Amino acid sequence: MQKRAFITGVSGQDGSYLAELLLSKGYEVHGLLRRSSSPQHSTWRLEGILQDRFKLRYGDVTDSPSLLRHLEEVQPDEVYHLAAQSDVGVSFRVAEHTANVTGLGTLRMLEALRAVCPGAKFYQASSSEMFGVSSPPQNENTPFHPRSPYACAKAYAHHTTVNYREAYGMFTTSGILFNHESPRRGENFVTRKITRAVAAIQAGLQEYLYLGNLDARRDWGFAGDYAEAMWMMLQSSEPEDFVIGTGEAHSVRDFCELAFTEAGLDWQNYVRHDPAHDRPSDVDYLVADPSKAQQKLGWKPQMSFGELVAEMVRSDRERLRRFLENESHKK
Ligand code: NAP
Ligand code: F7E
Repeated sequence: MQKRAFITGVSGQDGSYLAELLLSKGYEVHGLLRRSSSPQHSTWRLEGILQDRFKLRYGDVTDSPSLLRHLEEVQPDEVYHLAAQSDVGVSFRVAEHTANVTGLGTLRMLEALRAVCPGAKFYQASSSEMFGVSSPPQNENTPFHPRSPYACAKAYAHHTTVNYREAYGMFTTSGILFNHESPRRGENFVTRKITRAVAAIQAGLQEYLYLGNLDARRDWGFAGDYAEAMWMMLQSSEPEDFVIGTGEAHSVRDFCELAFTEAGLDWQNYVRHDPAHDRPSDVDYLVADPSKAQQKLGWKPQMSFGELVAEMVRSDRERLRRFLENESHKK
């Protein structure tokens, strides 16, 4: 029988890859979309999806009645809860909003599930940011030490997900995902900020790239590979939490070096420090120990760090080329 999935955060980077993956597996996919003053802007990542089996539904994770109504109507087999205020730097500026969306949003989803479709399998998008300054490599047993309002909200959501499994016997799982990127990554995250700047600098449209902490090390993988891990987690017979990452760390400086080299440029000529991008408290070193996922799910990342950086640079150069071509036609 055809399976039905419900995805919150479907318009985000991960939501778009996951929707494509589930459609390719024959699912009927329902995505929660929040209202925007420019809908075409918020659905750009979904433009390639032309499928009868894909339906968008207006709602918001701060609005319980909309969640209850959609879940009751859809009666999904699987629920992927990806919606969040996901920008760590911004969370210091909108801490209460972040707690409401990223923390309480999960509680609202779980309560709605418990009320109208308690048998559905639930995926919570937990984050390596919850580990904060805990020693690397981090695995499922590493203690949390959140360093931002975002990480605090994710830790709350994570514990709530575990509690609904223990208290009500629901199939609720958390994927503790390390950073994952792609050409669809939001423009404010450091990887996309760098690859867009490489394209603009190479085209002579930008002089410098201003960044904050270049020493931070992250475990960067490809978002498409991580969508596969989310799906695998919900195919398990028992609900469990998994760390998902590549097991390899690189600094922001390494990312700059590789991305500029990809375009034949020396990063040191273009990257400048701007303290405005430093965070009140940052996370220095995150690298996954993904052995549980490898052993129990058989999950492995497919794209290497070098391929990821090259693909993001290539994509941003191509996007800029198309943009400039369109602009010249308008003249
Ligand atoms: P993203 O690109 O920022 O997408 C976030 C999604 O949440 C967007 O669809 C956004 O809608 C939606 N959203 C925000 N506020 C909402 C609200 N109040 N009601 C309903 N929807 C709302 O994030 P991502 O990179 O795809 O990440 C997906 C999830 O994984 C997030 O929960 C993130 O915190 C978590 N995570 C991400 C990473 C990573 O490295 N990417 C790692 C670990 C965990 P709009 O499009 O309208 O803004
Ligand atoms: O920062 C440093 C910054 O914003 C990475 C989210 O998807 O992954 C992401 O969170 C590092 C930090 O990602 C700039 O200080 C330097 O140390 O790309 P980011 P993040 O904070 O790791 C986790 C797993 C999530 O769950 C989150 O949702 O780069 N950095 N200069 C900068 N970062 C930004 N954004 N901009 C800079 O100019």
